[in-house]
Amino acid sequence: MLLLHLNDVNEASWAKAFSEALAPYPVVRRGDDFDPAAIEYIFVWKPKEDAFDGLTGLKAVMSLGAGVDALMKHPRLPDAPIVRFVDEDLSQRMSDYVVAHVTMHHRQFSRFQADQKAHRWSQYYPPAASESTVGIMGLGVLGQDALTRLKPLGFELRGWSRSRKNIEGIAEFVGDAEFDAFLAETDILVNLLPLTPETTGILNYDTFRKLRRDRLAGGPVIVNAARGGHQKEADIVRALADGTLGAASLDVFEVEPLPEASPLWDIENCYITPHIAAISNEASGVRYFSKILRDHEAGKPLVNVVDRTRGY
Ligand code: NDP
Ligand code: OXD
Repeated sequence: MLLLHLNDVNEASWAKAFSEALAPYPVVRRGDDFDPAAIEYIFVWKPKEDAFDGLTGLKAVMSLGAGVDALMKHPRLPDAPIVRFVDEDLSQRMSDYVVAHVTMHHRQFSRFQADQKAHRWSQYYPPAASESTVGIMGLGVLGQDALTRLKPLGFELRGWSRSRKNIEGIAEFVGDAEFDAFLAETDILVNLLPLTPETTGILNYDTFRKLRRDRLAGGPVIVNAARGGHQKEADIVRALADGTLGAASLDVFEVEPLPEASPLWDIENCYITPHIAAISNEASGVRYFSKILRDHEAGKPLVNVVDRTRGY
């Protein structure tokens, strides 16, 4: 039996789609009448504290989100394997966000917007894409997809991860020892890391001041589409005020929703979106997790299982 436990999304709609895809395999929701011990799979988003209570026959936890940081902190998370969402549609949407913000900053959107507001005719020619470097933190599913979409646009590309990938045409940097070298020639820093104890607060003032300063006219730029826990917002405010950063695009925040009193709202060269960079699509999500469940019931191994020791 599959149990759905989704908060802040349309659980009824996902449940209907799963029932149709998996029939005759039973699918239930929290309010339904069922024996908790009969639940073999649970599909979760923002699970409540009692989400896993009594689920003694669990074969897998399936995560609606690609990021599992919040799930990993659940106080009563069972031992069952965790399968996270990996999906072409999700990758496409995330890359849409990344490409939009990278190209916007590369073409000096903030500068020309300010000139327009001031009725100022000030000719400035941005560097070509081939003279500008985008550095991606995290070369996983989303980081690698973003690279493949940025590459045809002509940018110099570099990436940072824990292990080497040998991706053609990309300057790769691995581990803490190569972090500073990675930053040193990055003009636009894109964060697509998972949130773990090692990556918490990585977008801080010290990181910002190590970015390349002499290429983008207004200063280097950060784009954070991963998790709010990666960024120190007080440091972003300071860096935007003193010119250490030329601009920032933030889709995620230390506290969500971003509090009304946050100074970030009023900074002109800070581009805020409300955690919408990429959403898990119902049709492809149901297809993906139904296949995983069916394959697993047929004796095949689970895929995209979270490594609990790494935390992602
Ligand atoms: P993956 O697990 O596929 O990739 C993670 C990458 O980060 C890997 O390349 C990994 O290195 C690297 N990494 C992890 N820890 C470190 C570290 N300490 N130092 C250097 N590199 C590290 O994740 P995805 O690409 O699928 O997703 C990334 C994140 O995007 C998610 O965790 C989630 O938080 C966020 N997200 C945000 C959304 C939004 O709407 N804003 C939507 C979906 C996801 P290695 O390859 O060597 O293991
Ligand atoms: C995710 C998200 O992790 O939507 O999938 O943030």
